[in-house]
Amino acid sequence: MKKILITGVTGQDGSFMADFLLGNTEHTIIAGVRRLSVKNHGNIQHLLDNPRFRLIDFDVSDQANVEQVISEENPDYFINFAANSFVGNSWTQPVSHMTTNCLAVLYQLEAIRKYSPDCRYYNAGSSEEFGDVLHSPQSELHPLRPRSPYGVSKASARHMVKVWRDSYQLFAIQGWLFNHEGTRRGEEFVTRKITKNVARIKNEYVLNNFKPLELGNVDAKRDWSDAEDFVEGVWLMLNQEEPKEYVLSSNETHSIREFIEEAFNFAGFAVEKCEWVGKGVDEKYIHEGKVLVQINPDFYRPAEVDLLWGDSSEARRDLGWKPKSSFLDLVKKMVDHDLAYG
Ligand code: GDR
Repeated sequence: MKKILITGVTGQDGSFMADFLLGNTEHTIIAGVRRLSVKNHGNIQHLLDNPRFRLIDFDVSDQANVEQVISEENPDYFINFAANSFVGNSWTQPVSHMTTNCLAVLYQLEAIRKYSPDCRYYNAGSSEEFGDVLHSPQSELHPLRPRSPYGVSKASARHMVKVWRDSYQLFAIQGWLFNHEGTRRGEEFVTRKITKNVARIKNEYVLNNFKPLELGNVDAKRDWSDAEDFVEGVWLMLNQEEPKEYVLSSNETHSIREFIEEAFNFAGFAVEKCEWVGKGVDEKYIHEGKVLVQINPDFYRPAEVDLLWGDSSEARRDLGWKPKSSFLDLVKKMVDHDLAYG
């Protein structure tokens, strides 16, 4: 029985990882949680009474705290899902992105090097590190060309993980996770924003008094998967013989526009009865004369990553991993959940 320290456990990925490990292994989870004045335990409420799940106070940006926890707990695995993960905010809060996504990784690597050198370490990397892509699809060999402060923070962390791995023979890796979504996704990310608003509009539509969903660039393309498939891939990555980093992705790319169409379609606004009219900021998605979606330039980013499209063939070959859910399975699951629970 091993001890696994997970950070970011109240978020989507950390909580799915805890579910996966408690359901599929005998290991114990130490859940590192930052103390907040208002508890945000929604995603882990169902785990709080589990004897193999233990909460501890953990602040990734406090080096003394990180060193103390690692030296006292001596974990066998450290899975770092704590991050400032909203790309759109990273232009207004660049320092906190560098602190949480990069400097914090340095604290963790140093603490592991000093106190727990046999600990297997995973830091969540991102397709945003590829950024201004040179070619598609993107595999592990694609150069790092970040286009946001968020992308810079993750790319910098990647270099550190590699240097600490090579210099100190640590099992430290940072897999590239393409977009991954689900019913626990934060509501500011585009997929959940869409499915939450589809559910709201479905309920308010009959009253003929609803606000359209407002979005930014609907032509950007992303490679979306189900986050529950990814946590399994991360666990496989952590349990190889040698520390090697892999891309996890669906190997398909879809535009935000397609996500919108499919999400409304699953809620009963048939694609054939809807149409896009207008151009640029005036573009609208209309159903029987009513505007479902309109563009709000406030949601445009100062620099956009237009296209992300992963190539996870190495992970599929070496780890035997592949996603179980398709793009449409994912959209349907999220819409059904938000229609049922609001
Ligand atoms: P992303 O996810 O930036 O890819 O990063 P997000 O869902 O925020 O944006 C995806 C694309 O949608 C466009 N978009 C909008 N985005 C948001 N959030 N809100 C809008 O209203 C909107 N309108 C259009 C964006 O411009 C963008 O092109 C996610 C995060 O989880 C990262 O932490 C992770 O590393 C990467 O995925 C892989």
